[in-house]
Amino acid sequence: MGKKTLQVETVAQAYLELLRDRGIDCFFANAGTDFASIVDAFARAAAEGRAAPRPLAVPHEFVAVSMAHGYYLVTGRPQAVMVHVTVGTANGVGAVINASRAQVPVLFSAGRTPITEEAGLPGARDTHIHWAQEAFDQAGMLREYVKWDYELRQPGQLEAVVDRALELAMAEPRGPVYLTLPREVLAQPLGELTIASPPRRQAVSRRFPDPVRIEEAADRLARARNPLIVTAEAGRAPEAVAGLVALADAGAFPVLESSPAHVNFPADHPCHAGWIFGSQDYPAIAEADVVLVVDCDVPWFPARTRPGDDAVVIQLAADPFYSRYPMRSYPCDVPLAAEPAAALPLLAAAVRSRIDPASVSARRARLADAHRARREAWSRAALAEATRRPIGFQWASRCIGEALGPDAIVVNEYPLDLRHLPPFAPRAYFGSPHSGGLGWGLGAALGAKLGAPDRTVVATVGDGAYIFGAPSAAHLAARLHGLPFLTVIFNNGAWEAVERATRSVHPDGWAATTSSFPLAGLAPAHYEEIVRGFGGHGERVEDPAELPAALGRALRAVRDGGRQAVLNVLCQRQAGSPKG
Ligand SMILES: Cc1ncc(C[n+]2csc(CCOP(=O)(O)OP(=O)(O)O)c2C)c(N)n1
Ligand SMILES: [Mg+2]
Repeated sequence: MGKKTLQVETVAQAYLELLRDRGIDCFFANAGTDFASIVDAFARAAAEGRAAPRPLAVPHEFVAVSMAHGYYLVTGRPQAVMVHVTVGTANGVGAVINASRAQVPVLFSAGRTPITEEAGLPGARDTHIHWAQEAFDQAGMLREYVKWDYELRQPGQLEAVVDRALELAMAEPRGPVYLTLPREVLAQPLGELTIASPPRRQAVSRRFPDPVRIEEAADRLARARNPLIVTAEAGRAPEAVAGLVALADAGAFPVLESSPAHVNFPADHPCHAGWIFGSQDYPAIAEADVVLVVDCDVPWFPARTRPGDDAVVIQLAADPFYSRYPMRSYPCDVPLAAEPAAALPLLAAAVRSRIDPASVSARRARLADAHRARREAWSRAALAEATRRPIGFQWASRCIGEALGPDAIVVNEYPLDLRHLPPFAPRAYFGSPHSGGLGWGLGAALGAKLGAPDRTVVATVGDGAYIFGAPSAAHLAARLHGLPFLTVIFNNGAWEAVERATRSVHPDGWAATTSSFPLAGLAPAHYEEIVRGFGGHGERVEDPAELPAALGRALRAVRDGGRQAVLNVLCQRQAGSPKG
């Protein structure tokens, strides 16, 4: 087996070389006094051309973790983030919750307050914060959302600890891990370190389903009168999209997307049955007699609509039980504990060998008609908003769809209405993590741009989500690291989701009857001016007829001018728009 000896002076130098050896491209950092040896190690790497991940300063931790998230989404490769001890960790936890629920691997790390109080070891305590920042259990604040946490205690353990972190982050279902790095350990002198290279800790091993359950699921689906597939994240492995198409084709099964976080199924396929977003209802659920739930944590809202008691529910995912969700009680008559990319082609073949071809073509024809009719109705609804002010969300979405080129990657922190967009290729669209930790969009878009520099990256966000995304930190990071991207703000001057929730719980309550929603309103703001402070192109758009031209200018600024851009679109959801 291969070995490599690293010639290093400190543990921090060895850490960076080891990360690079393990395929980590980027080191997203928000530094503090705990970074002394890391900063020094990066300086040596730059001066001597030694192997190290690319250091990227990111001036807010939430943005840094979201960048690692976005980078993974477009590349499939986990990255490292390091923040400042307890306080930096606290700022990053919201984004770690997002990565956790989205099953996105991130090596999240933080310095640990120096341990020693007396002179002696390099890195010992020497400033006021080194006492007050210490915690009894630094990882305690995020343990629930990481798959593993550990403190690097010994230099000799470095390779074992890094490999353990990465193998667990990448094992299915994937997710973030957390490593704390005490200052004295990072500063410790080291002459050389011999490591296994390539590493002997391969974690990627596709999980195939139980063949008996595949037969059972195929029997059920082949006999169904009203089958339905519901998915949110089947496309997290892009090759699963072809598997889902094969299955839908095999049985003419309609595929419904519930708050998709990935491209799961081509929207122009006759079996695409539409979308449900946020708290939208899908009454046809009640008519289904067999439902296949593919990588979908919340396929319907039982308090509103649900399949009938006799309907058979098949659940397919690497972890179809969502073991880390405290409560989730969807029926599961046939579990398929497997990765959809592995299971779907098998299921498609098993269905094909059972189903009556005549019934498939009849159903496919019906689905195709319904698909066409839906598309036409959506198109009419968007066009009906063409002259409306404030600009409608459907019209804004349609204009964005028309402005995007084939090289676009869209990161949607929930306002974009997919009904009005052309179909996306796998890995060209990403929706909010279902944990809903707002602010994800800006950082994820930056990470996507970093991972796919030749693509045009567009973030679509609400005005609330824009502010949660720490826009000054995001725009500064974009400038610092040369990451031009376009942000389109759907600015309705409100946290409409909060208003809507109030109406839903208290339809005849005080807030609804007096049209007053304390705590849900935002002030009018010139968000387009923020990006200008960072050398970007900013425009405010109020006229629906102006939107296409404004999008064109902003995209040219990004593509041709290499500048980041923000369009502040003053808009309002018109009737018929799905609500977040
Ligand atoms: C970190 C965080 N804080 C608070 C919330 C609760 N929340 C959910 S949606 C929402 C409002 C979002 O506003 P905006 O992005 O403008 O979208 P709108 O509802 O207006 O369409 C809030 C505050 C959250 N999801 N995440
Ligand atoms: Mg809003």
